[in-house]
Amino acid sequence: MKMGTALIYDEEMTKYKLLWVDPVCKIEVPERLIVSYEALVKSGLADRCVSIPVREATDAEILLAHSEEYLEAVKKTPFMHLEELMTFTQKYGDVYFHPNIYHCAKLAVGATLQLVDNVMTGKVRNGMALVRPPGHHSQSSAANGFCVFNNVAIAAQYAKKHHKAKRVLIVDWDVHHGQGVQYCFEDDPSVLYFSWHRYEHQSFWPNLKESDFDSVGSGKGAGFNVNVPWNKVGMGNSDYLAVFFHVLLPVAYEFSPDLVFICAGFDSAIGDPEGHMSATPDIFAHLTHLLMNLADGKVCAVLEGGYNLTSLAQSVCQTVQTLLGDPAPRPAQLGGASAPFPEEPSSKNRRPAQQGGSQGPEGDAGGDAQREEEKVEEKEEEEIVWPEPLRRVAPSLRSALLLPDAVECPDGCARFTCVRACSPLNATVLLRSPSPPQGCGDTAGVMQAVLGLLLPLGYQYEPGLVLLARLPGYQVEGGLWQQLTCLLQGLALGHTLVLLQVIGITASCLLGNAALSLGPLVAPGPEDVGSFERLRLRLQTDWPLLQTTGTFRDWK
Ligand code: SS9
Ligand code: ZN
Repeated sequence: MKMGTALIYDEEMTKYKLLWVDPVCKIEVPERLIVSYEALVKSGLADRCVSIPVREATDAEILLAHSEEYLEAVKKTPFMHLEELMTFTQKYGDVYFHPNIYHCAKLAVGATLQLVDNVMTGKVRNGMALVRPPGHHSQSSAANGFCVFNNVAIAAQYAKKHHKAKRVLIVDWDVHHGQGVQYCFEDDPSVLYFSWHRYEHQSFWPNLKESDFDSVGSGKGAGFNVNVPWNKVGMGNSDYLAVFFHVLLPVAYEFSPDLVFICAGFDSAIGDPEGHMSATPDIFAHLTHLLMNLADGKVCAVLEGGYNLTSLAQSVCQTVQTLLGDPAPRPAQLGGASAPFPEEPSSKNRRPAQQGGSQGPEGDAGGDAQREEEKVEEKEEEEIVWPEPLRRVAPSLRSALLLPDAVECPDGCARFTCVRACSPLNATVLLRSPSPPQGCGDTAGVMQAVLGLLLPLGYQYEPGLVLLARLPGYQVEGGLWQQLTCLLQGLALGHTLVLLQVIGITASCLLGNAALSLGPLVAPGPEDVGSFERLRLRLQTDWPLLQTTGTFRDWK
C-alpha cells in the first residue's frame, strides 16, 4: 500500500525575474526555487520522490478561477517591451511582469494540476509542487503579491470537476493572507479555506479588513472560511501547533475532506524578511504530519512564499521528508510558556517586536528616513540565526512484531525472533487472549479529546516512547484507533510500542500508511464537551499548549 511521494519541478520556472528596481518585489527571486530544489537533491530526498513532469495549463483550466479579460491581458505580456511591462505591472499591487512570466505561470498551474491528477488517481499518495510564480494572492481579474494565476484555487476547482472531490481543504500556512483563495471560495461550502497570517490589526500587507477572524464566508459558504490573524510578530512553534490543535484540526476532521491542499509558503518560518516569525523549519514536519491522516493521506503541497533562502530550503526539505513518511524530528522550542500569546521575544533568533510608527499601511514613509530604516532592518535580519535542523534518517526497519507462533506476520513487518540484530522504529506485542466485542464510543468526542487534549499534552511533554495499549474494555472503533496510532507517531521520533490483540489495522499505520478517514463528524455530545473543557481548563495552567484563551489585552 506504500505509494510514494510526487515531486514536481521544472527549471523553466526559474527563468523570469524582476527587470527594474522595486524594493517591494526584489525578494521574489529565481534562486528561491533553485535553492529549494538543490537542497532536496543534496539531501537525497529528490531521489526518493516520484518525479513527474510539468505541463502548461490550458485556457479552460485557468478560467476555472480567472476572468477571460484578465487571461487575455496576461497573454499579451510576452510581447511587451520593458516600458509596457512596467505600465502593465502598475495596474496591480506588489507584483512584477516579465516576458517569460506568462509561460511560467501556466507551468505553475499545470504542475499543480499534474500533482492533483497523480494524487487523485492513486499513482502517488501525496506530493509537492515547487512552483514560481506563487498563486494565493491572485484574483479573478488581478495579479497581486507576486502571483499571476491562483495555482491552488484552480487546482481545487479542477479536483471538484475532474476527480469528483466533494470536499476540499486548503491550508494556507504562508505568512500572508491568501485573499485570492478566500475570494474564490467565499460562498462555496465544498472548499474549506484556512489561513493564518501576519496582520497586526490590519497594518500589515495586504491590509484588508476581510483578513480578520470575522470573515467566515458568506451564504452557503458561511463557516467554511477560517482566518487566524496574528496581531504580533515573533510567533513560534508552540503558537503554530496550538492553532493546529485547537482551531484547524478539529474543524478539518469535522469537515472530512477528500483532498487537502497546502498553500505551502515558508515566509512563516524564522529569518524571513516578510514574516518576522520565530517558528523553526522543523515545525513544518509536524504541520505536514498532522495533515497527513486527513483525506486518506491525499495531500498536495504547493509552494507559495518564502524569502529567506536558507530557511526556505530547510523548510521545503522538512515538508517533503515528512510526506515521504520519515518520522518527524523532536519539535524544538516548545518548552517556554509561549502559546498561544508569547512573551516578548527573548532568544537571539527572535526579531525585536516592531517599534512604534509602523501602525499605518507600509510604504507611505518616503525619502532618507525609509532608506535608513531599511538599512537597520537588513542589519537586524543578518543577525537572525537558528540551528540547522538535525539530519533525519529513514528507519531501515519500520515495524517489528512479537507474535504468538500461530499468528502470521503482516506484509512489511518483521517478526521479532528473526530480527534480534535490528532495531525497528516501532514494535507491537500481540497478546493472546481474545478481546470481547465492544461498542464504539462517540467518535467526535474522542477526536476532540485527541486533538484538543492528548496531542497538546504529548507535544509539550516530549516523551521518548509512546506506549499504546488496546486491551479489552478500552476498545475504540477501528478508524479512531488508526487515527490515534498515526497521529501519535509524530511524537518520540516515531518510536511507538503497541500492545494489542488484533493486528490488522494497526500494522498498516505502523508501516507509515495514512489512517482511514472517519467521515464527516457530528458535534460531540454536550456532556463530553463539558467534561473535556473542564479538564482542559484544569490542566492549562501547567501545560501551555492547552491554553486557548488570552487576556483581553492580547487581542483587543
Ligand atoms: C510589505 C510588502 C509586501 C508583497 C508580498 C507578497 C508575498 C507573497 N512589506 N509585498 S507570498
Ligand atoms: Zn507570503
